[in-house]
Amino acid sequence: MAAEKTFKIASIPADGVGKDVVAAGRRVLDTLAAASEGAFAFEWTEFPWGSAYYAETGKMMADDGLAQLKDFDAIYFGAVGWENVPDHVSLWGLRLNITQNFDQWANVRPVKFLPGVTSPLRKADTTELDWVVVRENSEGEYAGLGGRNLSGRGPGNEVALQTALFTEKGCERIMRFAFDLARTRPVKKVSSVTKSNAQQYGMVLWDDVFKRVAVDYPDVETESVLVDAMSAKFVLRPEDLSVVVASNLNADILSDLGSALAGSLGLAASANLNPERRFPSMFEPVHGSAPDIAGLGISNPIGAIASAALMLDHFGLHEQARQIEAAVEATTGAGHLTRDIGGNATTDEITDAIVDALRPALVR
Ligand code: GGG
Repeated sequence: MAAEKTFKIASIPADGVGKDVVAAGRRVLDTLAAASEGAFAFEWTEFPWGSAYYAETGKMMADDGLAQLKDFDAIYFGAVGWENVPDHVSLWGLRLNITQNFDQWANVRPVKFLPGVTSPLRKADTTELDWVVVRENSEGEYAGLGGRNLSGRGPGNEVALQTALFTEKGCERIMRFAFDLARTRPVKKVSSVTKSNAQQYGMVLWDDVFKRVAVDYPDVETESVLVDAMSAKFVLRPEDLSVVVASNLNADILSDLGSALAGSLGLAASANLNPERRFPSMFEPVHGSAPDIAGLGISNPIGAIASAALMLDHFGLHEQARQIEAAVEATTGAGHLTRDIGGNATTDEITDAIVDALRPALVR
């Protein structure tokens, strides 16, 4: 019997632990679909792209890869990066190729503290901490503009330019996204992050747009903080944070800091959204391919599974998304932990535990 709604998902596990964690997330999603009694289903198409594909073809993805992806409802991504390909080639050849060309301009990266997971922050034991980093995902420092030049200078004198691009439209759309998100949260506050004292053009434009947009959200508290001060604030005053909006590079760094503070990069989820839905959005754990533990079966699947929950939110399946989050909390709370968060469970054991924790919620 066909499901009422079948979501077509492109799965791109890509490199290293990406393969294990995408498989784990797919199991969790398929468990939910099986229990939905025909309300929804997932139709998976797996793409073999990544660094092994590069070794065979000299490309990170097929030439017509974007055309192959464009009609899917979503992309479920693992991780990119392996020693056979320079990191900038693998990143631009696959992940950034997708995020840029599908205008996935909002990268949402929640920082979640889970029961049973020890945070390096002492105050996490006694304080409710929960914030989300909203990363401008289409321009800024990752606009890919610049070049290298040796002309007239000779070896040893090369110059390189890496230009950050800030457009008023790009700043405004990510800020409105952050303000709209803040309105859905218990603490209605947006912290804008720049380095506008040193970077006096693009980031001053960012600050100006932030002030202008804030006027439309009088119910949302605001602050503008320099990125160095915000790094300290993540550690010293994280209870003051709700939504943190920052440029591509700054938010990339801050979200890694946030997930490390929550206990591990292996826990962090992310959604690369094209909010207009002209293109598929992409859901992936924040972590990379982790070559040191790839193939050992011990990677933490929680970042990928929590990213699957973000995908369900994108589809409007909010109840099921919350069920995944509750199952993850039950799992870590019961002491089922992978090595990165102080346990010795395997990827499969954690996934089993999450699927088991889901089952009672699925009985109708
Ligand atoms: N799953 C995320 C991933 O593979 N990240 C690799 C990486 O280096 N990303 C840089 C970025 O987020 O722009």
